[in-house]
Amino acid sequence: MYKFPKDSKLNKPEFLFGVATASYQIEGATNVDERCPSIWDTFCAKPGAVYKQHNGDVACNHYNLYQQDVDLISSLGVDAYRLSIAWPRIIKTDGSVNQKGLDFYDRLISALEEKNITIMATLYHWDLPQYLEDKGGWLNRETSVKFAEYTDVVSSYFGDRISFYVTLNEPWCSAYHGYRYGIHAPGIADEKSGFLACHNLLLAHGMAMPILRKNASNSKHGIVLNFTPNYPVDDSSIEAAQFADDEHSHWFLKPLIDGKYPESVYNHFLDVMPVIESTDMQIISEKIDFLGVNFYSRSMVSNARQGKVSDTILQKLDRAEIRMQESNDVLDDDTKAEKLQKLMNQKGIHYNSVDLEEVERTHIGWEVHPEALLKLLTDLNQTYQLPPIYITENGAAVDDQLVGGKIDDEQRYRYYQNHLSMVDQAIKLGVDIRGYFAWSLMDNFEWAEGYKMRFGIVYVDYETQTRTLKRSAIKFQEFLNARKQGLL
Ligand code: IFM
Repeated sequence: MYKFPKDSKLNKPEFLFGVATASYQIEGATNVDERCPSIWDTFCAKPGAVYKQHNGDVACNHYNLYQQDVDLISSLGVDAYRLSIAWPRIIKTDGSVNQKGLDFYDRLISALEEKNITIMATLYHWDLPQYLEDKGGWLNRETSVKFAEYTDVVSSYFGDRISFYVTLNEPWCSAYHGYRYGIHAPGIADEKSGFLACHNLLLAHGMAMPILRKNASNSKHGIVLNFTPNYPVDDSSIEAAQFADDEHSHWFLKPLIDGKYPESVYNHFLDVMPVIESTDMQIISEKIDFLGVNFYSRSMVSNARQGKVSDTILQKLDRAEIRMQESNDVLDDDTKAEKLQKLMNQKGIHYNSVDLEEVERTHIGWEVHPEALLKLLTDLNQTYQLPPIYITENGAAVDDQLVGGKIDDEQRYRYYQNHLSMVDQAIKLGVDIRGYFAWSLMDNFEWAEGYKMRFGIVYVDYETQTRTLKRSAIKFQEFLNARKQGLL
């Protein structure tokens, strides 16, 4: 089982342990009960957008198997479950409320309540209704207003039955992957659009906060951000790494906490900055009760004058900017790198992402570097006046093999043990961390990677929809049972 020092807060029942999922990644049933299409249904249908053109039509069929999945969650012994609510199930194309959508979440929430499982619900985990995208999606300020209205519907219906409301999951991904790099839905690759989407997403969050407070006054309300801290490859790249952090982390956190965008990035991208209305920053910086931190890996950067362009960046450009410039031409990596360098020079980009060799990586190619989680948490704690933190996602993609009915996901087990130990250390260094959610409860639709990447602690056989606990899940079970019995 997972083990921590005797005096660790993680051993105490007050520290919340949970598992996390998201609607489009597990629910399936995209065509039932008057659910509207989402931008992900549209994106998945685009040739070449998603691995093998997989989609969320069936996924883990959780919409129908939710009772069995709640039993599974309960059998793990966790305290909490982080789910997301699908906007396209709740608000119909004509703006009216879809009672059938609310009923589904009512059934799910009731099943969780019966098992005494604390609920953290995300209102937006990337599945924007397509009818809103047709009017500009997150490039249209009106979408933020629509989000506030949808928040009102959900939170007035469920109120305090949901203990933690999360407005947005990873606005970085929605804005940058969706509208700047074009590798996620809706597939727009444009710098200006990326920053505009970002601003409207943060506005949507800010507009939703007072509504949540009014409708669920005993619940906690916050937002979830993803962090991939940037490390310099050498001394000449320290400034580059700082700029990359400003662009990717502080660009989201600083407005939320301090009511300002980082100046370095604002000035650098001046010609593509969105119009910021006079009260916007005040709306965005509405006080939050908690910050959700998603962490998977770190990123290495060099100053833009040197270094080999990383495979990750090449993949991004493959699908986005270069692909668009070169239409259907197939380019080899060196040509792509050369073109990318040219593109970066044109834009005056400060840094390159670099892949280190001979480091441990997960199946998706992300470096395993638990110490970066500790550094991130202590750095954030020093830089900002933060509310309590929940680690809302952390986990590893592994090329799991079902052998003799068992999955020995040694790498994932080790990943959890080492990252949880960093959480323990961060708490000891004064960071107020109140809980931890493993990503993910079960294997699911990994966005542009389709079903190729498995992040679950529970294995899903997509043919039969059978769930099997992996070794990493059994270790959670053992640890949480021992904790419940006061044996730690
Ligand atoms: O699967 C995703 C999740 O939806 C958002 N955070 C990162 C996970 C792994 O890529």
